[in-house]
Amino acid sequence: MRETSGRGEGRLVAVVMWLIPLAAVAAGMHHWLPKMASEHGAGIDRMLHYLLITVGGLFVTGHVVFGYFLWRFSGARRAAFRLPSVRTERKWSLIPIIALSLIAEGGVFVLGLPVWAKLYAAAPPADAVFVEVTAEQFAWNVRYPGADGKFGRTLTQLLSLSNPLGLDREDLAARDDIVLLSEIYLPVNRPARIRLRSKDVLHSFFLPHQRIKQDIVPGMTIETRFVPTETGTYEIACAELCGFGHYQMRGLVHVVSEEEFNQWLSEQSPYF
Ligand SMILES: [Cu+2]
Repeated sequence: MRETSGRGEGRLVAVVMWLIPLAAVAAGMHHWLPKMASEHGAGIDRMLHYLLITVGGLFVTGHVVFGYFLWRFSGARRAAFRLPSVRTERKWSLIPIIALSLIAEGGVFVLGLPVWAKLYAAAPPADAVFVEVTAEQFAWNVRYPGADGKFGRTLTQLLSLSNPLGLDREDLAARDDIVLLSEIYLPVNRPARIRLRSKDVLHSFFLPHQRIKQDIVPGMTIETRFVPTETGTYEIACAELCGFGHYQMRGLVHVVSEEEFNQWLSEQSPYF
């Protein structure tokens, strides 16, 4: 192979190709996740780390090999290669596809499905605290069922600024419902059932510390569950760009002891 003047540039690009995975590995070493504060959270973190390591490994390998070819063959006037048979070409196109699918998708299924089942498939525990969260542009309306344990009827025609959920006073079950704005109280180590609804557009109920992220779809009632394991005050964020005031859609989750929770609950007055 004859050397030409393009060699220096080619090798420079090769070095850049090697620096990219180096920077990616340095960034990957940093622990980006917020403190984990729920029972199933370890499973979510395990899956995220698995994906980071496997897909990151492929990313690094790809760049190292690419850089090697650039380094080795840059400046060559013509790259000589042998045309493989169609069969070989097919084989080497299929192998990476199958391997990647097995590593990435298979891993997500094996590690992720049991966690998913815990959150969505299992029957709700009897001692769970039931809370309803109705999202709207740009707030979270929080409702507790009150002493009767039943959420009262809501009607769209009753919606107003002073009745943001359209609670129906005629329904006995609605009279003791407790309504709060953008604040949730939960007892620590007890399962929480969160029933999610939306009044307008798509929102997403995101509790980064509890590793909960559930889209909310208008017209649907979706339930998500988790067990908070650490007391403290955490942020609720909306993880769906839902309009101009999306950034205002912050709320708070107070995870407190069982006694504090009961005390707090007894101090709340019913909506009507
Ligand atoms: Cu939103």
